[in-house]
Amino acid sequence: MNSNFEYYLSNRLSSITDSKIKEAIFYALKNGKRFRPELIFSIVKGFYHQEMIAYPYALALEMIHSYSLIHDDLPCMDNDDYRRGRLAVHKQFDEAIAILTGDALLTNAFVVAANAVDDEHTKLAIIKELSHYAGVEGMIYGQLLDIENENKTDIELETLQKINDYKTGALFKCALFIGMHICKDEKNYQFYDRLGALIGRIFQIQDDLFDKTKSLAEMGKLGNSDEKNNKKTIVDILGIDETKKILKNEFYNVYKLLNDQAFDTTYLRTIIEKMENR
Ligand code: GRG
Repeated sequence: MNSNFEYYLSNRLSSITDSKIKEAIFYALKNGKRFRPELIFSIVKGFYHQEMIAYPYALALEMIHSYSLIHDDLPCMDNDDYRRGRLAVHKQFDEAIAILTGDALLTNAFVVAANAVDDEHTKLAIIKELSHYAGVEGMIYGQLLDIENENKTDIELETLQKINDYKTGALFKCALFIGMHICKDEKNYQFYDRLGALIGRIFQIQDDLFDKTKSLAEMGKLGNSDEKNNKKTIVDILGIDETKKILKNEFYNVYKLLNDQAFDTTYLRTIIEKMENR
């Protein structure tokens, strides 16, 4: 756990007026692995900046990610009772509170980002990334495709990949582009774009594998969620062994990509290794 960032998070959000929504915001944010913030920090540190310059943007992204999980767990979406090792927000509180808490996290993420002490150009570029990748051409589009493809028994791998690139990949790309803007490394756009796509795929493949193989205690949520929702995943199409081979190959592609970079990728490598060992 990154205690400095956790301290920033709770300090920054403690100024919200006391209410049930504030309570649910703190409840929802607890226990996240913070992979997206850590990706931002790993780029920033690779350029030898202090990671704390990225805290407002990292928090904004984590708030958007957390909102998406709250709404994804709702009965009208994936209908999952557990998240981050505890009852999902709509179970701990109720559905109305869960919807409002998601809305509040999404909206206030932009307040947090907009109040970052940074040059206006960088701040605007990052706010554009956040709104683009969270929006209807990013994660929301992925969620829509996901819903539209429920119950399809003959779904193809390319379609699954497209859903995952939007649903899961969007916020990973966003994390990397935030790092890119903070470090003024826009000339290297292709690298962040490719890395974000690879990490998104890796994450989704792992999630699909875990859904079939891990327990509530290990995952923090119930398994077999995909089967319950009649969702086919890469594991259903290729089987566990073949899926693991693809996962291994995607990790190889990531490490290869990191080899050719001009900045210090040690920190990024550490995060990727953490993903590999989870
Ligand atoms: C409801 C608008 C809306 C979008 C939902 C992200 C998403 C879109 C749905 C989540 C479905 C899901 C479980 C996808 C697998 C990959 C993923 C995003 C896993 C959760 O991320 P972690 O493992 O979670 O980083 P923590 O809790 O550690 O932050």
